[in-house]
Amino acid sequence: RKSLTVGLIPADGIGREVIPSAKDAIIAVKVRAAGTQIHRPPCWMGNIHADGICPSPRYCPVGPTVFHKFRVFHAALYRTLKEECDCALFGSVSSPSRKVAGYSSPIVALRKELDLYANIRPVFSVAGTGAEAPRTRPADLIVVRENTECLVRIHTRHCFSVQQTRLYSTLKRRTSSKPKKEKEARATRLITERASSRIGKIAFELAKARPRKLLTIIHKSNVLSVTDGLFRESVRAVPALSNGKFDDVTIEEQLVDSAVYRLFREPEIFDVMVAPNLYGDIISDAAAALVGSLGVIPSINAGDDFVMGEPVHGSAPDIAGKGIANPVASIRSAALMLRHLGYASPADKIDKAVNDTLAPAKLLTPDLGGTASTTEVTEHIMGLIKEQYK
Ligand code: NAD
Ligand code: K
Ligand code: MN
Repeated sequence: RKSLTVGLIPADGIGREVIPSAKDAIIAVKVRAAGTQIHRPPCWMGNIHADGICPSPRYCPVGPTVFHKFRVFHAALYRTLKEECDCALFGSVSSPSRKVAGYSSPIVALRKELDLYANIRPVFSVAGTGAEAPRTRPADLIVVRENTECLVRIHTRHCFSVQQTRLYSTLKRRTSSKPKKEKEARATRLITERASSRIGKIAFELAKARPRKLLTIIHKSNVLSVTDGLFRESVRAVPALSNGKFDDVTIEEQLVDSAVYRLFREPEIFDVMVAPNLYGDIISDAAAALVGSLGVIPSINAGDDFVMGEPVHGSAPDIAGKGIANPVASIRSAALMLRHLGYASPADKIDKAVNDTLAPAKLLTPDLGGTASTTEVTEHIMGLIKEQYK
């Protein structure tokens, strides 16, 4: 393809406020297809809709509030992304406050449907930004989170969630009282060798490319010996199956609970961390505290055929609509996605502009202790990207 087609799925909450900033960043770096020639700016699909594509610019309606109206939405969205886009940017989607029958989270469904099995989440401090929590040491690590299994609802196709089937079991009748009903909820945890070894391979590749070449496997196989044991063994088996390619990578292990403890005490001991889905989610949100805010942590959801950039944070209902959401996580997600697609130089320019905005300029949104708005930070970053083309 001559141009890069990026599907835009801001979804709701602050997703709508920060995904436009990520879009601006990609436009600003003039992605060059095939390395040399500048083609027309990426073509945008900011308006994916239940029926395909809307002609007018509007946000993609995903989420519980529109679910009833757009029941077929997911299927149409996958088709559009698979057939017409090279990659996508996802914002954030709010979970329904009450149970909505038949609803499943679009982000979870997209990860599964497009087989985006690796959730890659770099967390690093930028010195002198104020974007570090007090008394923590600098962090520079990548959380690699398995993205397709772990806690699953077995019987629903496009779904990954804790199964909250309420099973009412009638207790034995006691002497005179009525039968008592007791609530019970169950979740099934699925770990497969296939998913664990492919996420393991991605983690080894990432570790190999970094100066310290250290991979820490996160698990809890002292208790969950069957499931986490399989995860651990499958990741450990990767080097033996890779013809010596990863011989220079050091492998360590850490139980998930003590890993979180050590992450806060001495973040510098970690380089690349690979974890099953739920642990990876929790660890990366926790690691965000080390660099000041969830609002700066980017991610990509990567598969063999598709990649989707996504800020690690959620829809942040407490600040949505106020114009103060930090756009950095989304802008960095755009850069990470471009890097994954082989556009290293545009990605470098975006990252430099972001870091220079955080550090020397100290233009910070309130989550980092500043007073700047989403628009002010975005415009400053865009200005610094454009300067690099002069
Ligand atoms: P959250 O990430 O939305 O917010 C946690 C805290 O961090 C809030 O105080 C919020 O204001 C702050 N924050 C997050 N991003 C920020 C940003 N860019 N700038 C400034 N501050 C930011 O987590 P939550 O409150 O647990 O979840 C809110 C909703 O988002 C829930 O409905 C949840 O299900 C959903 N969620 C969605 C995704 C996703 O779309 N992938 C991920 C996580 C949570
Ligand atoms: K998100
Ligand atoms: Mn999370």
